[in-house]
Amino acid sequence: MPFASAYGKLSDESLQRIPTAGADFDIHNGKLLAPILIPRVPGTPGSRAVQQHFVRFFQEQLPDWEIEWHNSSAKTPATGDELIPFANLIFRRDPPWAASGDVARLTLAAHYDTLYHPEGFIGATDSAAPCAMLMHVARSIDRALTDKWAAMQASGEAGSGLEEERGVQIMLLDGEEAWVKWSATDSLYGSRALAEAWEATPYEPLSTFSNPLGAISLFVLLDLLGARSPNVPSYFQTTHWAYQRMASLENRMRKLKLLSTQGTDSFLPESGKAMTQFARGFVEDDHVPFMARGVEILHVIPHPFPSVWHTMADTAGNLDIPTVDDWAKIVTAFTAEWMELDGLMPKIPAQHEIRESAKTEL
Ligand code: 1BN
Ligand code: ZN
Repeated sequence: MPFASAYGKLSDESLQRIPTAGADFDIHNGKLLAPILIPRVPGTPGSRAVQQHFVRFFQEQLPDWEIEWHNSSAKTPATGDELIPFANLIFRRDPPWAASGDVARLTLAAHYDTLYHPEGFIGATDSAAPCAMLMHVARSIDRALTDKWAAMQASGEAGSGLEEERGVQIMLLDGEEAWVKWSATDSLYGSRALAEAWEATPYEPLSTFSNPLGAISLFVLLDLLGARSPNVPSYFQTTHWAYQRMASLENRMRKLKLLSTQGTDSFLPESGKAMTQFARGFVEDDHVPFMARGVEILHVIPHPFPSVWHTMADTAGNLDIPTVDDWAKIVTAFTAEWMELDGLMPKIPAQHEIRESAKTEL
C-alpha cells in the first residue's frame, strides 16, 4: 500500500449529506442515465452521442475537471480489415497547485461500449448505470473539493510536502466487450491501449510518480451494477482493506436509513473474509491491463452476474433504480472519505429551498 496513507472516517453528518441522484436517474427523461440507454457499439453514432453526453456534462456542469480523450483503433474479428475507433474519456481533478506527476489519484472506472451482437443490445447494467453513477459521484464531490483546496491554499497548507497530493479521476472506457468471442485480443480494446500508453508516458524527472499508471492509488472498477440484490465479493487480498471501507460505509448508511433499498441484504457482505480465503481466480474485465502492470484494484462486480447479463433483457426497464441510486451514494461516500471531505459536503437543500432558488434563477 505505498501511498495510501491513513485517512479518517466520514462522520454521520457527512453521510447524511451524500446526495441521491433522484429524478436524474429516471430512465425516460433523467439528465444523467437516460441519454446513455442506447446501443453504444464503438464507431457508431450511438457511441458518439454518448461521448458527447459525458463531455458536455463535464464542460457545462463541472468545468474544473480536466478532460482527456485517449483514442486508439484496432481491427476486430467481426469487422475484417476496417479499423474500429475506440475512445476512452478521462475526467480529472487535481489540487490546483500540484504538478501532475506528484498527484496520487483515486481512479473510478466503468466501460460505456455495448456488445456488437445481439443487435440493439442496450447494456443497462453493462455498463450504462455504472457510468451514470460515476457522473453523480463527480458532481456530488465537486464543491467540497473546491472548498477543501481553497482552504488549504489560504492556510498555507497547500504544497507543504507534508502529505501526498490526492486527486481523483473518472475513466469511461471504450471497447471492453468482445466482438465475437472473449479472448486476449478480442476484448478490452480501450483499457489495453490506455494502460500501455500511460506506462510509456513518463512524468518529468523528480516527479513523485514515474508515469500516470504509477499515479493511480487505487483503481475502482464498477461493472454489471443496477440489478436488484447484488452480491459483490471481495476479490483481492491486497485491496481487502478498501473493500472493507466501502462495505462499512454501506452498512453505516443502511443503519442511518439513508439508502432506498431498506430491508435488503448488504451489497458488500464479505468484510469478514479471512486472508486465507482469497482464491486465485478472478473475473476478467477492464482492470486486467492495469493489474498486470502493478496497479491496485477494487473490482465492484456482482457474483453471480445479473440474470439479464448479455441478453436483450438487460434493458432500462429491468434496472432496479433504488439499487442504482444506492450504489451511486455508496461510491460517492467512498470517494468523499478517500478525498478527506468530512465536514465539507454541502448541506442538501430541502425541497422548498430548491423551489425558492429556482425562482430566483428565473
Ligand atoms: C463484464 C461485462 N464483462 C463483459 N461484460 C467481462 C466478462 C466477459 C466477464 C466474459 C466474464 C466473462
Ligand atoms: Zn458485457
